[in-house]
Amino acid sequence: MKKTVLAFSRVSPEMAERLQQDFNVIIPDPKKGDLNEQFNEALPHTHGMIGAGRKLGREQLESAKQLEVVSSISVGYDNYDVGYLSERGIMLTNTPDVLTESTADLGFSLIMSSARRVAELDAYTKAGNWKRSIEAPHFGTDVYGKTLGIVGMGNIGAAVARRGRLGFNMPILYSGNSRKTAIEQELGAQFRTLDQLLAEADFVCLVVPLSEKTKHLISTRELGLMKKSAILVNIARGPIVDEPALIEALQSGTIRGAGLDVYEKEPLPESPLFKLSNAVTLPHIGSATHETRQAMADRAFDNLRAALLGEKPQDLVNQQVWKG
Ligand code: 8YV
Repeated sequence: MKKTVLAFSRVSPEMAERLQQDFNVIIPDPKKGDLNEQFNEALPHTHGMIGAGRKLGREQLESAKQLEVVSSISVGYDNYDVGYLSERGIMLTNTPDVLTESTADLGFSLIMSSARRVAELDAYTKAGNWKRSIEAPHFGTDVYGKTLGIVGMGNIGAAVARRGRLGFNMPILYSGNSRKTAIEQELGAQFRTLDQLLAEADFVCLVVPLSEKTKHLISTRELGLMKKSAILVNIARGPIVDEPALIEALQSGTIRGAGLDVYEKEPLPESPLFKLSNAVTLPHIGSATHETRQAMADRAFDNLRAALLGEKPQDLVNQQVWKG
């Protein structure tokens, strides 16, 4: 008998068609009524789930007694109660690697756009304000040769560091739970404690996963350690930064600026950040390119299909549940 798959976020028609080759597929449809009701009605019959951007744990999945796998279309898995899923023997898979370069590109675009005030001066031009040569009040700051601090030297952090080192001659500092000797050899990256990195870097790029340990890793104290000329970039998860503290630091000139792709609450229809000319604010688009989202969907599909057909999925987060 065909197993049942529940999509818990939007999936493309192509993905739906591929899933229907092997599985019964339930895709909650707003035209058919309340999405949460459709989701909850499907859970008891569901063997596999695929999607992203929804918290899943005991409260949501208690009724999903037949659930075998949650295939996330994301590299981050902070939305999921991994302990609960593992306790239930439910596999959790993610989509690492395929989004590394796109996310690093976006991270570097935030370094550039916040340093050179691209968004602010684009709006300035389009508002018809460019009536004379640009003078000091509109100058930005250089990126080439400045010091780049990477908080969390994982795959994405290393990709950002390569862009800085190889493309912009930036000395690389990094902090994290462990030394990365390969990156130190490849890029001359130097390990620092977080406090040292914050004090020395001209650009601080946050690329750590969100956990109890990293929640509010950057707050008033840490922002106060940064140079007044420094810029904070966050392409990881919003709650890593104490957002009210960041807003205050930007308003008071504690730091020069911020380039943000993630926020404590998402989506973010309004925020004091939107009134700050020294904050570039993007809507969580780190992996949002046609090519990368297709690659992520393909990877998540392969993980889901493997798990439901009794094979070990490539990107199993909670390895301990595999009984192969
Ligand atoms: C995804 C991300 O776009 O992969 C992740 O962890 O944050 C992004 O690449 C997002 O998770 C999709 O909702």
